[in-house]
Amino acid sequence: MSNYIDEINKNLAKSLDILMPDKFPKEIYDAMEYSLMAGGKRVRPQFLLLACEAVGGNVSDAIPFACAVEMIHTYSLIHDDLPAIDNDDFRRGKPTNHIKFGEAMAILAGDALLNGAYEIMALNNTLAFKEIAKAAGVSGMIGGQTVDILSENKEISMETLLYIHNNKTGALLSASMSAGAILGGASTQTTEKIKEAGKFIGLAFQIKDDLLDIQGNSKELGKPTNSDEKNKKSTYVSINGIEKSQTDFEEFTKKAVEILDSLNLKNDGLQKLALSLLDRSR
Ligand code: GRG
Repeated sequence: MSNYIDEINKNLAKSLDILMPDKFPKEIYDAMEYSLMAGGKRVRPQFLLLACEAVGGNVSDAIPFACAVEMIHTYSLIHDDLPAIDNDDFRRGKPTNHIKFGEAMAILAGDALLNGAYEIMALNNTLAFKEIAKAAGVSGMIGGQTVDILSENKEISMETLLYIHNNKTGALLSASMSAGAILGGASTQTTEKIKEAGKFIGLAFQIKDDLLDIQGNSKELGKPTNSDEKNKKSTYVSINGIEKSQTDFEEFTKKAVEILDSLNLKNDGLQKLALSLLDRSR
């Protein structure tokens, strides 16, 4: 992981206070803060800042966007855990938002984080804003989640699975990288290449998530294992088996690194972060 985690955490806490200076209504502030500051890996904001840095941009200009993508990601986790979707009780090592604050407050906290992210992005770069909004919307994360839900209890094709993974997980991750590149002043060509690498990293990230759901340790993961089986979901692993999933996961990461290596970047921070995810245990 990069050195940006502390910077991201510090600014996430600050952005919540900027959005709600009087912390009123307190109940919703508490619910938002609870999940946002619960200690996720901060993968998406790290990729965003590293992409900005790698193209020679000023990282401090990209901090608001790094906070915005983590707020969107956190909202998606809160809603994903709701009884109507995955019905999970643990996340980031703590009771899920609806267990702690009730369903109504969890829905509102997710909505508030999403809207807060848009408020932050609207004050900044329009092109990067569009990139993130599209990835979080129906042509990205929500579209992937929709097909995921429609596919429960069904055998699905590899094509459908790739649609789910690329949109539900890959879209926000790769858009974090392309938005970072845009904020850093990269050319359209470089931004597109970084986005392409991001898609491979997103797919690899989701395959590892599927593997950890079977092989991981729930304490270390901070969430229950075997949730895909519980929710009767087809995954990369259930379709391709553990061995092929492991090989493909490594292969997709390698492809992403090759694409990034082919660019004239200022440093290899993006590659290092992508490679560090190869042996993540959470
Ligand atoms: C709008 C009702 C409604 C629901 C939206 C969009 C959505 C719910 C859910 C999809 C988002 C989702 C849960 C994608 C899974 C991607 C994934 C691998 C999440 C785990 O990410 P990590 O490992 O988690 O980065 P941490 O906790 O480290 O941030």
